[in-house]
Amino acid sequence: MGLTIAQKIIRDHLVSGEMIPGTEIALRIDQTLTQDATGTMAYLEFETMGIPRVRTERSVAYIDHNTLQSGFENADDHRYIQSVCRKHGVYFSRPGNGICHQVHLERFGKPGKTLIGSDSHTPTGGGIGMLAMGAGGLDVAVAMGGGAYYITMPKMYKVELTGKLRPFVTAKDVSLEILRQLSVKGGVGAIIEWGGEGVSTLTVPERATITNMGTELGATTSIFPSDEITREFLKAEGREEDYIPLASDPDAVYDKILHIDLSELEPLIACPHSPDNVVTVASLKGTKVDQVCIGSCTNSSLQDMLKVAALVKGCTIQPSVSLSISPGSKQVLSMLADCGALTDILASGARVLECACGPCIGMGFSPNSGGVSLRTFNRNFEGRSGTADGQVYLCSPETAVAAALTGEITDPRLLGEMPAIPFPNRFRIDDSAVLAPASEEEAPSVEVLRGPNIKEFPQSHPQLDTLSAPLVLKVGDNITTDHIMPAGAKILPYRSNIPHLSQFCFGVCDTTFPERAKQAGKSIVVGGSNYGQGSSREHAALVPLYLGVRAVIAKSFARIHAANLINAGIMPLSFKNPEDYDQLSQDDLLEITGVYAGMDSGEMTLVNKTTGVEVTLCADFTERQKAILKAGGLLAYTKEMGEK
Ligand code: MIC
Ligand code: SF4
Repeated sequence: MGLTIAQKIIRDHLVSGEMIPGTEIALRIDQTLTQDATGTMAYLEFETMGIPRVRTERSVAYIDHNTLQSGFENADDHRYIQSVCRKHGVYFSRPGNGICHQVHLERFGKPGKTLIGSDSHTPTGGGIGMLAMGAGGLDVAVAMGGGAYYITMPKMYKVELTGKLRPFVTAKDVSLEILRQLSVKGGVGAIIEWGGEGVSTLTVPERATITNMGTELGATTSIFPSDEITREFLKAEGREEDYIPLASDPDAVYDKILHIDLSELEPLIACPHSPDNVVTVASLKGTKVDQVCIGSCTNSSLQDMLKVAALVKGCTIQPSVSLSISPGSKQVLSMLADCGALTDILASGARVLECACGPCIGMGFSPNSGGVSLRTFNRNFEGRSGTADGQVYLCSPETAVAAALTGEITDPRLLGEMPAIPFPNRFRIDDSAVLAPASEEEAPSVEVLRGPNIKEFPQSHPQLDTLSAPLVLKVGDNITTDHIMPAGAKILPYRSNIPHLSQFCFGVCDTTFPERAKQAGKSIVVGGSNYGQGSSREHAALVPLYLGVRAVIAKSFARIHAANLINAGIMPLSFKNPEDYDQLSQDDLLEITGVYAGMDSGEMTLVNKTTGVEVTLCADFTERQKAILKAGGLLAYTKEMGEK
């Protein structure tokens, strides 16, 4: 039987397990990346392993999220990351050099390699045929130490592309179309391969937009073939030697095949507050717009920015609109400057922000109260922009420009002719903002600089055979990690200070949660389907752990968050009958006896002590996961293994 692209890469990196969907496999990881909002924790975890130097082919730390240094906290954490990387063999991309996924694609990603990153949009690397996955910080730390990465072998989906995008219809519209078709949980447990004749009409940055937003489908990752277009891109980045061709076999088997005719697509837009809430741009014609933000790891390539510059050239944005533009990397920004496009952008009245995540993670540029903000980003979860009642829509750079120029949601095709944007045959290469680590001889004398914001790691607890605890919080479907552990300029500086962060846990759902959880001592949280979707932040598990949460019971879980809960020693359990969700109410006292036997049989009985009702739960854990939970989390488990 033929293999898909992903299966070929998995086969070449398989450390244990078999390629049977639904079973556990372990993969050798060639490259890792971290960003600063998850990186501090990941390197603290790496340090506890006592391994002197990373064992990957390439590990890179990016500073791109917490770049507003409005106090000592972020600056201290950045110094910590810089020094710990220097000591342990990790390349360090300085603040201002760009967004991790954009820079990694430009400078380090390689077709056929495995990459895990402590950021959920790591699948951006799939745009050049990498098997690139988002993971919790602890999993990245283990991979840096040479350990395998464990996942459930995914199913294989394929999207067959035919035709060619028409002017003003973009890769972002392809992403929105697939979200419209599949929803934010449609990719759970699957790898999405993009194929068909339409692939050859898409550039690498366009492919990367699509694999980036595959994260919003809940997919394990997304991947494109590596072909002549990939070779051209790598050649223009001065690294043609990194190219290898990669394609699926003609008789490869897929669990699902979808079709998109690129020529039939039209400009699309995702409405508040979910990336799958997709309608046509034309259907929202005339909606007044207050703010427009162009950038993020989804749409900040040189190609995107050149289109924006060409469309705003000679025009001025509406007085009622505030426009921000964040180029994805120093390479993009300097090339915009070289060709004069930056001047066109500035002349339009746009505010040019630094090459970083910025507004995407609520680091400034929050909309006005109730403001309508059109963003070329990938997530529009409630409150994520920093303005609780902000109305965030997701769209392409073309649709964003049309709104900035007209002051309302406007089909970009009304802007007239799309100027031709030539793809450069040579990018401006300047890696001076990537600092190499110290040599092995020098490394022992490098001092790791720790600031006072770095606080103790939360204490984990071995799972006992009986769990008796109150249900402190019951939430609905599609709860994101932004609900569980919000980000934004005020909270992000405390990513290495779990006690401080804990005050904001579940703040979007119920501000009384932290206090009530602390009072309960031990507690259980109940959720609906796709619990924990969105980011890879392990803080969404570590903070509940700190507050005493011992189990989360949900209709279903998002992949990375379920792994993070297990790594933190918290049991993710699911309802055997999803309707039983209605049998549990906030403040009920819940009890599970025979936890260990339940882990072995795959089922546990929960007794609602308040109502007397019994509910069956699925406890679908691998042997390794059971051992981690019994030990009280991955760090405790690794320590136990080391002592044996
Ligand atoms: C995000 O887009 O939500 C983030 C911020 O990049 C997160 C990582 C984080 O929370 O630090 C992600 O996507 O994993
Ligand atoms: Fe940064 Fe936004 Fe991309 Fe997350 S989604 S990595 S916050 S740009």
